[in-house]
Amino acid sequence: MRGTGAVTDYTFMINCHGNRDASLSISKFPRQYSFLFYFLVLIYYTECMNFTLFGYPKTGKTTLFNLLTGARIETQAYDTGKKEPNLRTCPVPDWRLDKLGSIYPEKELKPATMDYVDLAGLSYGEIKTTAYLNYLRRADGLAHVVRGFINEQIPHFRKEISPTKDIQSMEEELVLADFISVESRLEKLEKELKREKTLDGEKEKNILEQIHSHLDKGEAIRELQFTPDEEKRIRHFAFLSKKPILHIINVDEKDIPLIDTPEKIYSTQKKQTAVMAFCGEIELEILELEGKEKEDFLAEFGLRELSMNKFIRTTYGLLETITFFTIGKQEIKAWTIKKNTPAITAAGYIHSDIERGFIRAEVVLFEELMKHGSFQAAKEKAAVRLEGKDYIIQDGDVIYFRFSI
Ligand SMILES: Nc1nc2c(ncn2[C@@H]2O[C@H](COP(=O)(O)OP(=O)(O)O)[C@@H](O)[C@H]2O)c(=O)[nH]1
Ligand SMILES: [Mg+2]
Repeated sequence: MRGTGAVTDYTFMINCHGNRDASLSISKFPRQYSFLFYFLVLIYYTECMNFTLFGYPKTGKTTLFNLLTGARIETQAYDTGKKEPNLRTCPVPDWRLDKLGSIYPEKELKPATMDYVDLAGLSYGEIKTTAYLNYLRRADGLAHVVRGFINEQIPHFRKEISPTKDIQSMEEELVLADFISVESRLEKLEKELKREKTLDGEKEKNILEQIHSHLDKGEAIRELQFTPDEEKRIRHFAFLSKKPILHIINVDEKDIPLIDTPEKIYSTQKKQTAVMAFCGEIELEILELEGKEKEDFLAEFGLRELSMNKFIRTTYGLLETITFFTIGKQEIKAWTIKKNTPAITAAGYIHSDIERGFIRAEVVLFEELMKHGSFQAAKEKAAVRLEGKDYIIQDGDVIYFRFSI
């Protein structure tokens, strides 16, 4: 989409957790109410699961965003000064949903969705001061787009093109941003505790001191293990180095064979950290093609598939999400939730009434359901379990929530 001004720059669909099917377009908003639009965006945006693309300038973030979402936002070889992020809500492909559709052909299929956010470039060393820190904090997962392609016309802050150095320096920047937050909170907290000692204050100090000494060694918070109580106490900091991260290297055309073996460019065993490679320019060209022509081009470049499928699989894995399904009167829906979510919370994603009036969840695994041919048939064969509100939803569960209000 072509930017025509600061406010009318983007349009996107809001569709969180399936039930908020509102679609909103800023172009329909009178300019004087644009603040209201951004406020609505913020409310919905913060409730949706989102993966945020960020990185140094001119690394191919917007190119990747176009690849992932099918948007056609103009990419530029020079800095346009555009600061607004691009946002799109996209369906997450799931073959199980299609299979369920095959036994209920009359019902509409509603895939789960994921929000993708494409941020403007972060200048080297500026993460701690940038206004984008808040966008990064809101992300559920981060995709760090790394420059791997060579083109002297497109500037890069380092003289050489070095994915390894860029990954290391970006990791350091995330750690530094968290270090600054922890230090400033600890300073205040110590003053507060001098005035009045509280158990909560002491507990917070304890955990922040552990994090502080870990960050001081240059290590990301992802590497630490927390108890559920500690998790609760630090959640509001939204630490950047605690977020799952995918380093995705935009390789040069000559390095396309490395897409299958990105560990040859950068390898890591760190927790909740993954590495992938893609070739933005070529893949974008292939995306425009159809059928045989597309297959021929993929084969010519030695690509098995476009990287976006792998990207979706990888980010899903990193976010530790699972998918469950509901079969309604008119539609079959896939829902994305965090692993270890109890049935009552999952019910709330569908509708607050279902959470409020929760009685039982009728649950059958996708494979079982397919074996029996329908939810009803599975019930008759006693393959459907009745579960209470504390039941932990499993990947592939097909659920009917019984409720009464
Ligand atoms: N040679 C080459 N150029 C690319 C590749 N990916 C992106 N570019 C170019 O790099 C410039 C910046 O791309 P863009 O996606 O806007 O980067 P962003 O600033 O990180 O969002 C544009 O001119 C793109 O056409 C690639 O894989 N190879
Ligand atoms: Mg961009």
